[in-house]
Amino acid sequence: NAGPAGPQVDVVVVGAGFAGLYLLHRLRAEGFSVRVFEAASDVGGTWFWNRYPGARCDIPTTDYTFSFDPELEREWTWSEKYATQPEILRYLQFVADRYDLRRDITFDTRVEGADWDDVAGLWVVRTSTGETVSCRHYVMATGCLSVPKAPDIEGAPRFAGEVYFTSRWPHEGVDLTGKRVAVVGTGSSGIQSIPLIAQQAAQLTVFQRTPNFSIPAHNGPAPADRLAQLAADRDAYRTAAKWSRGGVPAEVTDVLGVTAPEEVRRERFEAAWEAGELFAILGVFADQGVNPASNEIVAEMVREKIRSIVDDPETAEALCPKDHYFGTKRPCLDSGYHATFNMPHVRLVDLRKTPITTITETGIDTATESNEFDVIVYATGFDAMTGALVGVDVTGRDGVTLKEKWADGPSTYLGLTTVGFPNFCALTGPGSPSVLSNMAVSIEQHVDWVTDCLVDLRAKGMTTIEPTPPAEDGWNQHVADCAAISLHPTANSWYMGANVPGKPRVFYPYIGGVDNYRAACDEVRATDYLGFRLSGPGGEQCH
Ligand code: NA7
Repeated sequence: NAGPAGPQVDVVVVGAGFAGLYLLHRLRAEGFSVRVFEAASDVGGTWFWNRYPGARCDIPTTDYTFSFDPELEREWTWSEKYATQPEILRYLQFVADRYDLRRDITFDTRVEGADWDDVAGLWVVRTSTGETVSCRHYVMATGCLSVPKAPDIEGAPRFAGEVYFTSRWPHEGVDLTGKRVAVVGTGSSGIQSIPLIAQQAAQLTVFQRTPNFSIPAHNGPAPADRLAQLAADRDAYRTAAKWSRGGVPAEVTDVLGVTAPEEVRRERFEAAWEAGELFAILGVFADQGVNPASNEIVAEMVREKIRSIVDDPETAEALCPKDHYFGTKRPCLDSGYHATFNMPHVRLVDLRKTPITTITETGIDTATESNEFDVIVYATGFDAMTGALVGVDVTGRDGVTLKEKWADGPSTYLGLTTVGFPNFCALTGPGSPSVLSNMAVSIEQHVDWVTDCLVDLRAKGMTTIEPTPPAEDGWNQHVADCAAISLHPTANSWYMGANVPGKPRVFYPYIGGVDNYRAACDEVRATDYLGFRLSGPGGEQCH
């Protein structure tokens, strides 16, 4: 720690999920002093909060796991192909214990603001408990899907029955047995929870505004072929993941949907359907992400599956996504979702045909009917990617807040840093692959890059780092160019900020791939921080 004029700690980190935990571990190992602030009462991040029935990861456990320590990998065995929320939370608690991380984490404490002091060259961080901590570097590891979207349905506060949000599910005490339950929202959270809620509820009514593409997870033991690859050569497998498109080793095909013979199309689609993996179904054809005709082949094959599962033709048709290209909203992995609608006590209300007019004291009214419920479950999503970042009062140089700077959309260099906010970085921020990738791999890459950067700065006698405007403009252009050649920007998705009224409509994540992204970050470091201005007792550097 520096003297009276220096910061109290080297680094303040916000958030103790996957990213915050690993960052704390690495920074401490490099000899930095660190304070982590976490709003929850324990570690876990998204896996602390999202406790709704059926909550699972949609990346296989062979891949959605820390890889930085082979010992850790040997000590932990996942029980399934897709881990449930309680198991992932136990894992993160295990990690926190194993590396003695909790001693530097302050729980039940929100960071409310952070102000850059340009004269002293440090951040002053304010917390909900009234504490103020100064630090050299301020890192937000606040997650991409951590701020629930405010309920925007007329009359919602009037409902007098039980109300639950999938994103803030109570730790205990929810019993839906024998109750009349409404679920609003059919994204991943709705699609995962609906089959389990149906098992308990006396009646279940699902209010669907937009049907989503979902494929069966085929959950069970971890995939034998992956386990065998890991056993044979763990390092090679992990390296392949790091240099893959999405952070999971996957076949890269050159088969084009538009030119492939029908039997090849069918065979490739069926194999991906049976695999029950996102990157398999997103990679049936090389051109499905860019060519509407190729995309439609996959989309229609998924619709055929839905029609074959759901008995009632009208319900089946309502469940078939037709308003967006396959993959332009994150597809879901489910366990019995579509078949749930064959149960006699489960009903789908298609809000495209009969919109909700209001929520009442006793239920939900649509244009054509009044429904009474004991419970309403909102699975209505998040203010994704930027919600948690601009939700904190982060004030950079010249008194400009991050919210003001990003009023028309996020602007970053490498999806990590932003001009006007020296020594600030956002892990898995907008402009990085994050939500389009296996988060475990992307988080490790970000944490490693940031830690290596701080080690380099220290070695050079530099105390301040900030991107240059041309570097940031160039990165923004690259992020936008990559998005523009894909079909993604055509969808009203949370990738586009389209789910939150008034949110700037731009493509938030970087779609160029985990591999290309890693290469870009590595190159910046290899070229001695190209695109950054560095300063400190060691001098000034900018190129
Ligand atoms: P999502 O994917 O944003 O899904 C939210 C759902 O809620 C979606 O079906 C929305 O319909 C629906 N929604 C939102 N607001 C309303 C209102 N006012 N009325 C009716 N329906 C509404 O969030 P999830 O939590 O399911 O998943 C987020 C990610 O977490 C997921 O992609 C995985 O990566 C993990 P819409 O589509 O906007 O018409």
